Amino acid sequence: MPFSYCAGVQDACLAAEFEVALATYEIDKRIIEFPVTAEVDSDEEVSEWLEAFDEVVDGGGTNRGCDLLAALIERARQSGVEIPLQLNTPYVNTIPAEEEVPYPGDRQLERRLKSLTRWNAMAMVHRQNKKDPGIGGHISTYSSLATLLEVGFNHFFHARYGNEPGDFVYFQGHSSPGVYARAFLLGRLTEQEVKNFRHELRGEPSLSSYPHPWLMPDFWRFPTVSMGLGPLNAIYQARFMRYLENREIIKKTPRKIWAFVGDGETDEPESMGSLTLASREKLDNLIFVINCNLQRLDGPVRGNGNIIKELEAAFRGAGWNVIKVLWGSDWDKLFARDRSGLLVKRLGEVVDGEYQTYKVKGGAYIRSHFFGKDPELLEMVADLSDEELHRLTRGGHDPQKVYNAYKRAVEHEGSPTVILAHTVKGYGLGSAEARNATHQEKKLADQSLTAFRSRFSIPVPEIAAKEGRLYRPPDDSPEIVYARQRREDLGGFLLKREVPDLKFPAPPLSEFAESLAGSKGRAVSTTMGFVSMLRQLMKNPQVGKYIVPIIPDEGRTFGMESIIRQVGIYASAGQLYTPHDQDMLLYYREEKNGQILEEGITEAGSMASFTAAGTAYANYRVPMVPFFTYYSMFGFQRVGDMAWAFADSRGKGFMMGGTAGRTTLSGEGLQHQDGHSHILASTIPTCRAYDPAYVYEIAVIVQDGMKRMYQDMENRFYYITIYNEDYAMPEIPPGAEEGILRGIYKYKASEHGKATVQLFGSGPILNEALRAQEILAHKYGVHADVWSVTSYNELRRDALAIERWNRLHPTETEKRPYIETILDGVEGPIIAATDYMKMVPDQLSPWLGRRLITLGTDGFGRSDNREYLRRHFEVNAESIAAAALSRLARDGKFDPAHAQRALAELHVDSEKIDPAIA
Ligand SMILES: Cc1ncc(C[n+]2csc(CCOP(=O)(O)OP(=O)(O)O)c2C)c(N)n1
Ligand SMILES: [Mg+2]
Repeated sequence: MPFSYCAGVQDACLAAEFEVALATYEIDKRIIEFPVTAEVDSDEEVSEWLEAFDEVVDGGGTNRGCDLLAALIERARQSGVEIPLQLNTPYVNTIPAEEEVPYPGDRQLERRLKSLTRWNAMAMVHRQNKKDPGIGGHISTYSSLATLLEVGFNHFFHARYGNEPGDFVYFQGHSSPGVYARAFLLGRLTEQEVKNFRHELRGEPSLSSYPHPWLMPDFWRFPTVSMGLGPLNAIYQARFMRYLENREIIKKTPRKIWAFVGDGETDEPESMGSLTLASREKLDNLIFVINCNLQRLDGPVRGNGNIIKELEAAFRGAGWNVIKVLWGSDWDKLFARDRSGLLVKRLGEVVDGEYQTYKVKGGAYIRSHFFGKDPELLEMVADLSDEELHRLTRGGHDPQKVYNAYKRAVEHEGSPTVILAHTVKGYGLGSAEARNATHQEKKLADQSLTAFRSRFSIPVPEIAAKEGRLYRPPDDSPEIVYARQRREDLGGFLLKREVPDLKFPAPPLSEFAESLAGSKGRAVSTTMGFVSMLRQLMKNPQVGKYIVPIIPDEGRTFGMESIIRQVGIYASAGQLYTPHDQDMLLYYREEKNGQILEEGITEAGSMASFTAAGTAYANYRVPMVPFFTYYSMFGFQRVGDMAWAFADSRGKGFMMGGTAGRTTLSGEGLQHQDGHSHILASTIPTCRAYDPAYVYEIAVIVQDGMKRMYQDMENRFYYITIYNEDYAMPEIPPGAEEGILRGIYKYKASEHGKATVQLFGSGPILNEALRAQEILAHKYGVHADVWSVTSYNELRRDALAIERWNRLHPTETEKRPYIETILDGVEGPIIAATDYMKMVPDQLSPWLGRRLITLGTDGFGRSDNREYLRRHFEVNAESIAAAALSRLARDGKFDPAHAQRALAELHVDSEKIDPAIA
């Protein structure tokens, strides 16, 4: 009997020389392991049991065997017998050869295509580095991935489903040369583009280093090169697809989300952190393919262990369908000879570092070090030459094995699938193959190039091969005709990102009337104001359904209970329990078509949802408008890289930084009080960051944002800080809109005389500036204007752009930045106070010069109330007034001694420690 899954295990259990054998059976999708001691084989009772079991399997089949075992295990558990859980299966392919279907494609033509793609990928990187040393690029990642992608491109990756968008593929970032090379072969990319790989600034069509939709918006959809972001985003993409289907915003299709992930990449917590969401949500539209070449950048992923086993256990434990593709078809005849299970056992005991060494050292080494462990193993391969041993294929390089794994994955229902594909890093690169340094290989030696050319039969003359000349066969060559036909059958080119005309009618500002009217004296927070705005927006008949509120378990912090009741929390299973608060007005309502994404405590996951929603306009052709509302401290500094990738993805939407401000969030202390997210937001080119003081300001920004992003199709997204301090919200002053959007407007002019000092305030600190205006006027006879600065970031961007223009056009009349024009005729020093770091207003220093004095919240937060916090950070009204007097004194406009006395009167302690270092 040839080795088969159960038989091999049983035989292994009986082998006398094993001290401990692992008997493994799959039962109800769970794997259990129980250690069996050597003595058992001589134990008559055990023999009888085994015999009886064999009879059950012989008579009733494996299912019956499973039933019996399951019943036994249940009984054992009831009797207190401990059965350790074991999540690994033997180190062989999950799909036995006898269950495989034949390959449906033309193997020869596909091999040819793959070879040409390999060549062009390698040539592209090689020649670019010859021309421009150090320009970089990677050849070994794609070398290991080629078959895994090729089978997908030829047989699985749909570009559309009828009129609906097709499959989404997250590529390993470093495999981009292979993706480009294939697109070049098929005529999707031109030779000129390929020749400008990594030369993006030559005024010619070019290719970006990695997948970047920002740089190649017609080609790439998903930026993946920052390790870990691809897998995480893919999970939430699959979930968001279900959300859109369940809400009947898109049609249900067989669309799959494919994520190609490096085995080293799985070290990233982001890669593995959300696996259980995928199984909990039964995301059978999600397929991970992990390219297990056993290496990362410096060396082996798990030299002393086994990454595939580790991943198998982790994914299976998380409830995924696991398909291992470890060995190519040429191993099948060896497994057929492996009657005792010895080969399988040997494969399972070798550590990854050793597997890598086998590939580097070659056939003779493999014979002596792997098969040489046992004469029976040596005998098994006696008829194979060393070369044949070396060439024994790893599963991920065998189209037959890969096809069968993909087919199973696509047909699998009820849970996500991970394919663990065993590959060789730098496959086909001759001396670079499997070496530790292969990741950094950019150029091949001439010798390796010509060897590559011969091995893959590339019809390029040797001399041209050494230069890395690209090669594309004529359009009517059989391989190109074949490849194009395959793509046509699958709906066309996959690497195509198109943005439809969305016809999104942004609600006019009049629809925000309630927010613009103020709170009629009632003390409310900007957060409350925002929440009621959101509630209104969701009622809008045209765009309401597109709004996607996203919260990481902070809905109550932001007073969003009413929204939960209004539109429900999305729950793919509906609500399977009676919520304890059902008889209350604002009960915890979960629904299959709920609108809110309540993500639980995961800012990274929420950001991934925000990304899926914020790019849905292009990917699903529906203008979803996400509002991701979170604790501002746990935003950019926690998931900043995801925000960067969001911008790269041309993402749209609103990030709402709640409980904002280092002194406005009272009580919570150092870890919670955000005083720098606006600085971090300013680093992202498409992020428009605003720090509004009043609800009407938010309304103006949100209305304009929706129009710009979804109606005018501008590429931008918003960061808006919202606060939890309650105060009366005024009505919008006439004509304030432009200033609100551009970043500044005069909120309250001096009432008692011409101002000799200007006070800038933002967020709730604007109220401190207003109080300072009163103090200055009434106590010290100093007149001040008060300005609301909604965005220093925007003012700076405007000024930088104007300055650049002036620099580049010295003969033209100089233009003036908005901040300068707005201050025409305005006198005196400027005291800018913010709940953020001084760096935020200081962004305007080049244009305001010595006029500008900033008060901000540099330093670690403290637990106390607002009054004490603002005094500590010197941003309260008294500190603002004192700063104004002090500055006027230095300017010779106020008596210095009086200013010093004023400090004391205002309880501003001149000698206390600087909060920036406290
Ligand atoms: C977040 C992040 N950290 C580090 C890197 C640098 N880096 C690029 S490739 C690589 C190794 C990748 O190994 P693996 O995921 O196994 O992919 P392989 O190339 O082996 O297929 C590293 C560390 C990165 N791109 N992103
Ligand atoms: Mg790797």
